[in-house]
Amino acid sequence: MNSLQEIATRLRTGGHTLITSHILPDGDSIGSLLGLGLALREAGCKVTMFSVDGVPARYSFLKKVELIQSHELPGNGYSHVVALDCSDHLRIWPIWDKIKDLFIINIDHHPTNQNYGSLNYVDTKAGATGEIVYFLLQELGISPTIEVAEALYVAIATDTGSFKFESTSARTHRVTAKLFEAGVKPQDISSLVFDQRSREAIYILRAALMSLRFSPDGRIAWMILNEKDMEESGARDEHLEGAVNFAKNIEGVDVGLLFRAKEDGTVKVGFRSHNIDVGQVAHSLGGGGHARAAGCSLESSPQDAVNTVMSALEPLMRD
Ligand SMILES: [Mn+2]
Repeated sequence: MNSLQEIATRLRTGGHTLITSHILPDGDSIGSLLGLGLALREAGCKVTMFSVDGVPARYSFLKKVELIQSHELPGNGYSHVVALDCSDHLRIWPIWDKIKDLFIINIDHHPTNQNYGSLNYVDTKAGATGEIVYFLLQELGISPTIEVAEALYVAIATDTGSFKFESTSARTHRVTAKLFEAGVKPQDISSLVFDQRSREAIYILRAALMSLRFSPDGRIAWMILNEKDMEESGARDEHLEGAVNFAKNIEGVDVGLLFRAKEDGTVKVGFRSHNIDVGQVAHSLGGGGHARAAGCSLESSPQDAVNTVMSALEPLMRD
């Protein structure tokens, strides 16, 4: 693995920096992307911030978030590409062909990271990629402005489940304290990011809860959504964020699953758990993620997908 110092040295060589993150962006992708992008911009660097799937409405309150471009990768002639929070190239597949021959700086915290970059910095102890970005800025001698601090706070607060997941460390809190010193007011951010839900999100959650099923021992709970549910709710993928936790957080449940059957015949599976290493299971089914939060995509009917996942979980549930 490379060091943040090596990455800072490369970024200091200047040129045009492209910063990007994964498809279906979450709070960590948008927060890390915006935090690093704005900081480098304010330091006088030429920066393009790009999120292929845009910015979910939930994060649109972030200042200067409109600087993040989306859909078609603008221009070329990039000196280097910073890929944030992407464990492998499939997480940025829509632009991979255009960037794969460029100098890629891979900064991430997923244990399944494939080290696909020219420089790789993967800190699996970080609660969020945003936590790593804070230390990169320190290495670059940049102190975060309020805009940067708010973006990094969103990255860290969302990816640690409001500082509740086991990835939350003393260091996570020390970084957060620095963001508070830079002016972050959590009460301004929390209700917008965590509490407020759109109608579409509530409607699709209702549909998901209607489909709730349990394994005979009650330790696995799952929900199934199909295209019709999505259409009737007016929901898009971003409205599903967090829905799987409703299955996980039921008394007696260890593993919560959300199966989302898509029109193209694939089923996207979201895994959340309290104790079981679902990252390992998702990985064995061609997906990836963390031990307590993971995902995969299966080409099958929804019911076959449920059976496949149950069989894959079975040996782990026995111990
Ligand atoms: Mn992350």
